[in-house]
Amino acid sequence: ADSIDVEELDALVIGSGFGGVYQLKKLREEGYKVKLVESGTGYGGIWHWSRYPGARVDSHAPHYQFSDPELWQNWHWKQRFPDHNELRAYFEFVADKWDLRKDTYFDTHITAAKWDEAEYKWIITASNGRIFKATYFLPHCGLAASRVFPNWKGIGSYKGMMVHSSYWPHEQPDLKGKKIAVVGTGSTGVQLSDAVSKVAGELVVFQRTPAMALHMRQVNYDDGEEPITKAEVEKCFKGRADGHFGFDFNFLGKAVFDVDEAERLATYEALWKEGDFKYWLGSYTDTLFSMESNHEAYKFWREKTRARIRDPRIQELLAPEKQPYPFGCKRVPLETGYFDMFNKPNVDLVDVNHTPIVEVTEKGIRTTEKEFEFDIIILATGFDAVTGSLTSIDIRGIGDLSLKEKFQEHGPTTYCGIATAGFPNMFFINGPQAPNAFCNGPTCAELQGDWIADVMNRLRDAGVSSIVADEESEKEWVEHVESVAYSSLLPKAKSWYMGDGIPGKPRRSQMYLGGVPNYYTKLRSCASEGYKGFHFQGLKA
Ligand code: NA7
Repeated sequence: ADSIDVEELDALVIGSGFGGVYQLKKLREEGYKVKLVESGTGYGGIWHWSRYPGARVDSHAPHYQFSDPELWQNWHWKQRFPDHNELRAYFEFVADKWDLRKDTYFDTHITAAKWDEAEYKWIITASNGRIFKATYFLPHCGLAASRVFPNWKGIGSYKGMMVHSSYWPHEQPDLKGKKIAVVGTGSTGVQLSDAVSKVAGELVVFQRTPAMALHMRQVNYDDGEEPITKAEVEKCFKGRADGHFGFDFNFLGKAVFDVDEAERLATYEALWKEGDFKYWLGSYTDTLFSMESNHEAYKFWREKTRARIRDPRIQELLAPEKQPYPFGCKRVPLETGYFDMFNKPNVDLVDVNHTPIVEVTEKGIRTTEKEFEFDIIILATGFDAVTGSLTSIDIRGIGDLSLKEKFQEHGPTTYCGIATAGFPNMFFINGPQAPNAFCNGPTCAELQGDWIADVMNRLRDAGVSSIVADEESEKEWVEHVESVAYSSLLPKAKSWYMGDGIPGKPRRSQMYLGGVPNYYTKLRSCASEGYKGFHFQGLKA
């Protein structure tokens, strides 16, 4: 209808996490007319939503921040692993420093985007009625914007409070003395249970797969611990793009059986003491590639973990004698008191493989063994990770091609994890088949955000209307991504890394595992060879 206002832009960016925020700033600097839309009511992406008790990032500051000196020189982290409150405060600070608010629409959920082939523009619609017409459509929606809910029988009949970790109320509910269930033991379930166990009257954790969690080794800088130094921050920014995972550390460059047992155990011990992801991503190079080597890492982890748990039944459920899946091939959570909390009399663990959940009742959860009564049921059941946030938007490319159907049929197929054939002038940060979950968020937000700005500049300079990935090049990238994934042990575990747990989702590696340096080399050489693998359309007059 004529009465509807259409806002004309050079680019529309979705998502106010690291990717979207960086993209807005970068493109504005380059002189583009750009807006950011976000379905939440504040900045932070995942940190806007994940407000559950214990929610914090598992990447350590100073890595988990933008590299702009104007920001880091003026920001003081209180914790080595900042919690959600501190992270949201950081995003507010960034929004002020970068003056983002004037170009952001909150509470604006994009439902559809359609490529107009005649005009070389995207027509993008939001549920609140806003319509945008933009040359570039940049859905930087993040890995975890599409939540997974169990389909238990009777789920609607429960009379207590039931909440997904990612829809946590802004006003913290009172958990003190309550009977609480936590379902799921991924990174969220581990953080949440640990925090909840400190206040709940009773806590029952429902586990399907044990988490091979590592000790975080939190540091509170405000408690007199030495603060992060300028030198440490500079070292991190200098090194993080060269780190396989976007951190300034790497695998050890040695294989597990290159060294004798004494050396191996001493190394494991040292990595263990360092905390964070060191024992996972800074260990022997073949840990994620050889089952025999992987088992050594598992054994060490198992013994350390069992030593913290008193009840033999719970010990066996949390850290089984027989290795259940390759260590590190499901996201490794970081914890502080997770394993110890099961020693408390008011904390219990239910193995849903042994006693499955039969139904949800008015009062709680009934398993094949018994009915549990709860005041609160917390679903830490995860996300349709990586692709769910994209496929939940009705995105239509050339010839009305649906992104959802394309991904449904072939799995996430992209070129260089940044574009997909059939969808011109659309790029994503931390999208499918990029390093995404295997890259420290801000590192890849900056690498990919700069690359996207460069390609836009190139088209602007050349007077070209659009750019689209070739199907052939896409096929090669997909094959490469798969061959790297299948050279590792990742496909041997069931996890969202492989697209598991979502009915009907094709099983494919959701991410590129070849490391950030290789990925960046690929992006750079694509650009320097005139955007090889893409073709241009529509020369402007
Ligand atoms: P995850 O890692 O997907 O974890 C979800 C957990 O919920 C996991 O333990 C699942 O078991 C479990 N789950 C899912 N559905 C059910 C049902 N129906 N019954 C019992 N248990 C269930 O999500 P998180 O939120 O923890 O973490 C997401 C990412 O955010 C994280 O990896 C970081 O990158 C940040 P499963 O393992 O599938 O057997």
